[in-house]
Amino acid sequence: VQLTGGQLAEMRERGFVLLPSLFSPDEVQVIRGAIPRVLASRGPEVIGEDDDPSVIKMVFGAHVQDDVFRRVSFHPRLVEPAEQILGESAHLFQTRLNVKPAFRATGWPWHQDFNQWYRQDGMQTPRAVVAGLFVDDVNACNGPLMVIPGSHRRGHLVNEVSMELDEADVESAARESGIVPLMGPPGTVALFDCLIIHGSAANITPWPRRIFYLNFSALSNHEFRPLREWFHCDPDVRPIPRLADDCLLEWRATV
Ligand SMILES: O=C(O)CCC(=O)C(=O)O
Repeated sequence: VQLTGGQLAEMRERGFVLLPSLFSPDEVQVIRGAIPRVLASRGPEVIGEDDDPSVIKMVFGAHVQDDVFRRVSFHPRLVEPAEQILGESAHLFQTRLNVKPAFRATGWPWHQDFNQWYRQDGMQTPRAVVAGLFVDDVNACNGPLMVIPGSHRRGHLVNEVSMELDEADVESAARESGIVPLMGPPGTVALFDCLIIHGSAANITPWPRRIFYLNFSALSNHEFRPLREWFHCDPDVRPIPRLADDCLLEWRATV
C-alpha cells in the first residue's frame, strides 16, 4: 500500500493519517486468534494494570514471540507507508499490544512517544513513526487514542523524568488545534508521528479495545543506548524482511 500525496501531506501537517479497514475481517481474525498465546506468556514483557496486576494492560515484543505478530509487524501494508513517511528504509524497534480490556482498563496520560524512547532507549532523533492496528472496533466510548493535530510541529517537549507532559503544553496545543479521537472498525490502521501529543481515557465499557502498536524508526536513526530490556527496544536494526501481502491468510492456511 502506497500513501497518496494527499495522505503524505496530511501526515506532515497534522501528524497522523487514518487508514480505515486496511486489514480484512479474515486477517483480523487471524490476529485475534494469536492474542491468547501472547497473553499466556506471563513473562516480564507482560505488564499489568497498576491497581490490579492481574488485569493485563500491555504486552511488549509480540513480534519476536509469535509468528502471527511477526507477520503483522513486517506486513507490507504497514512497512511500506511507514517507509514512505520516513523517506528511507525502516527498522522495527518496538511493538506493544495495548489490551485495554472491558470494564477495568485505565488510560494513558498525555505524552509524546519520542520522549519515552529518548529518555529510556537513548534514541537521538525523532525520525520514527508509529502504526496502530485496531484489533477491535474503536469507538467514542471504549477509550480511543486521542491526538492533538499538528502538535508534532512543536518539537520534542523534553521531560527527563516521566512520560507526562506539562498540562500547560497540552492546553496550548489543544487550544490551537482541538483534540481528535482516532476511531474505526477492526482492521483500521492509524499512522502517527512520534512527536504528536496523544493519550487516552479509561475503558469502562463492556467492549475491549485492543490496538497493536508498531514503532518504526528510520534505518539511519539507529544509535540507541537502551536502558531497558530487549522487548522495549529490539536490538535488531537490520532492514525489515519483505513479506507477501497475503502472509496472514497464508498463515491460517498452514494450521
Ligand atoms: O493505547 C492507548 O490508548 C495509548 C497508548 C499510548 O499512547 C502508548 O502506548 O504510548
